[in-house]
Amino acid sequence: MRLYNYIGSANGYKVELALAQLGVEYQRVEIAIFQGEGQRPEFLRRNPVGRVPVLELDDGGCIAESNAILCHLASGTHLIPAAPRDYTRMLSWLFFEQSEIEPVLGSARFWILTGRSAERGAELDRRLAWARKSLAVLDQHLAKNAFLVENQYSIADIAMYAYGHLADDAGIPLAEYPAVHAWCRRVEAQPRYIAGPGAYTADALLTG
Ligand SMILES: N[C@@H](CCC(=O)N[C@@H](CS)C(=O)NCC(=O)O)C(=O)O
Repeated sequence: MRLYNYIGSANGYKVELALAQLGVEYQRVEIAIFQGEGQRPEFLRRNPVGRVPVLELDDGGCIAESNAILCHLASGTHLIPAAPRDYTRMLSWLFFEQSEIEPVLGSARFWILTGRSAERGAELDRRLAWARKSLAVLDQHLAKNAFLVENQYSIADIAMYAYGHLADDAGIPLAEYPAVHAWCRRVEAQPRYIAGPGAYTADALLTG
């Protein structure tokens, strides 16, 4: 299988972390999203939205959306809870990540690290305040549970960790969320953990 990804993408990092932890071999194709490679016809055929990550299966079929890719890769493995109720809880956290963490913490971090914060003005503050509320919810949950689905490490933890552990980059000290902070260390202690994402490439940076 083949993974189309961009080095600085935390959505892409989720998938690479899951692939590493599952011991799955794959071919990695770097997409220079800041040079418009995601908008080229050959990439749009794989994901009409023009975004990474995209997983291409051996039969040529493609899966977009990082959390859907995680579900596909982890199907039938220890990274997905077997009990229906736990499975549903895992889905709740995957959706929470996409609605309450990625668009706020992820966007804020991107704007700050790439020189876009001045042009975002009040919108940046709004997203940072929202990210803090989401982290508080996570902190409350993780104060009582070792992992998102109680005591079982799952793809929900992988998805949440991808942006969650980067809060400091967005100016939100994780130390203010001690249970999230401690959970990050538990995720990092899992077998075959790999660090990520990589740094933004120079073409992502707004200069002047
Ligand atoms: N919800 C999607 C978001 C994907 C996404 O926003 N990818 C970014 C990189 S993190 C991208 O490809 N951006 C390029 C663009 O929007 O043109 C997912 O979880 O995979």
